[in-house]
Amino acid sequence: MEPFVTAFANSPDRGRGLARDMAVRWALEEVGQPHAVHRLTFAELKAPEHLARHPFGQIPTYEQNGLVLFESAAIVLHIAERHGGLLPAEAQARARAITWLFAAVATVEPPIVERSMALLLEADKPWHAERLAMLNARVAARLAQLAHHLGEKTWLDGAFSAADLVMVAVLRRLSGSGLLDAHAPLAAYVARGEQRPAFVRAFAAQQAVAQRNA
Ligand code: GTB
Repeated sequence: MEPFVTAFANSPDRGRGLARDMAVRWALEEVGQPHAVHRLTFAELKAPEHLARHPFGQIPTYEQNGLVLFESAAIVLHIAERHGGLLPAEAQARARAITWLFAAVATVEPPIVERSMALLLEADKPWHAERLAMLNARVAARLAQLAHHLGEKTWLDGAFSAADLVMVAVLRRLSGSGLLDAHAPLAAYVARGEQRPAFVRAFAAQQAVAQRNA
């Protein structure tokens, strides 16, 4: 049975592919796994049927042959472990790739999400400008560390892996912020991810829906 993934019926990003189903759909495209996408309204996210899939009532989820998963990075890892091409075969390189996948969501993403939430929910607060400056500094510090590791490398550790896929998906949330501009190699790294044919296919699929619903 082909897997199905859940996504927003109407993503607030209006087709920019910033919601977390994008990484899952990109991973499925990378490994050539056909899949279905079930689009859910916000009300459906909180309904019992979806809460049975996702305890926090969010997207994305992944379902195949009775296995139901949530957490986008865990889903990407699951896909990478079951298909060739997204994780190195050699044990130590594989462990390093999984480490970077965790680093993307556990170390790089939190300040980026915090900043997005501040922009979305706190823009009217009297302390917003001060807080935003602090969050920008936190994001910039992480980016500098990441850029230092990346150097002039094409990908984080050898060949493109699930870690790069998740890291690029995380960094894309900074598009339009100007924060990536301080690190040309990091901006080029994101662009390389976005140029991969699998990314282009996944992006076009979610954009087609956004445009239909606009
Ligand atoms: N850690 C979880 C994962 O990685 O899967 C987080 C899942 C999550 O945050 N899901 C969000 C969701 O379902 C959508 S992706 N939210 C609804 C809710 O909680 O009720 C976050 C997101 C949403 C919108 C944009 N955007 O419009 O730019 C970007 C990212």
